[in-house]
Amino acid sequence: MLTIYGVYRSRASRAIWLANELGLAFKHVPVMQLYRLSAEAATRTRNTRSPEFLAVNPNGHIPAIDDDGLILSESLAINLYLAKKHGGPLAPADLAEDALMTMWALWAAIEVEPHSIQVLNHRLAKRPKERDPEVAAAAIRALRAPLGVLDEALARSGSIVGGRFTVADINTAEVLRYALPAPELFEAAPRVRAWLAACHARPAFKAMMAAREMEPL
Ligand SMILES: N[C@@H](CCC(=O)N[C@@H](CS)C(=O)NCC(=O)O)C(=O)O
Repeated sequence: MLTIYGVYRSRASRAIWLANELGLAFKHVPVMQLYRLSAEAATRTRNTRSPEFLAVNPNGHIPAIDDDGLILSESLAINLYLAKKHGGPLAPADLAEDALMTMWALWAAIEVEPHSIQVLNHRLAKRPKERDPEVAAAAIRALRAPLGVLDEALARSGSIVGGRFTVADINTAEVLRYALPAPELFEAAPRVRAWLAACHARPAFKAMMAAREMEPL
């Protein structure tokens, strides 16, 4: 049995979207980020510093999974594992596709996410008085080049890997979702904008987002 730890309003969304795409049944344990809880609420809510959760992921971050005893953290690695385990079109068809999907996951984590998270935080997620427009502007500047790279890759082949929708799209789209509060970035990368819209039109993504919306803030 697959267990996914982490509230929908977290990077657990990535694993839940993938599980929905694969039609996987899973147990959901809604571990909450500690920083979202008051000291009092933290005493009664399973969170990223609860001893039971630290036993699963000593890094104290969500998501984590337990798949019949295999415990994994790191959302993008979780998705690569689940796609490969269950096979089908989301998974790499051969070693070359596997290498490309790994490359794009590392690209998303290293080249994009440190900046896209700043766009999210400083344009949307933080309280207005805590937002720093300079931090957002620097992150937007840093994202122009990687978005250009992805735009070119989509121009060449129409998809990220293999000419079809794969786990590479889920991983990349979820990291880029954080940059949506900067629409100017996507105006300059129209293929990325169209590709992301197509990813977000998928029923499995919509089901994840609908459940996320139901989750209390
Ligand atoms: N690189 C990790 C990052 C995980 C991460 O930072 N998760 C956040 C939630 S989206 C978290 O657990 N924050 C709570 C905390 O650090 O206590 C991944 O992709 O899984």
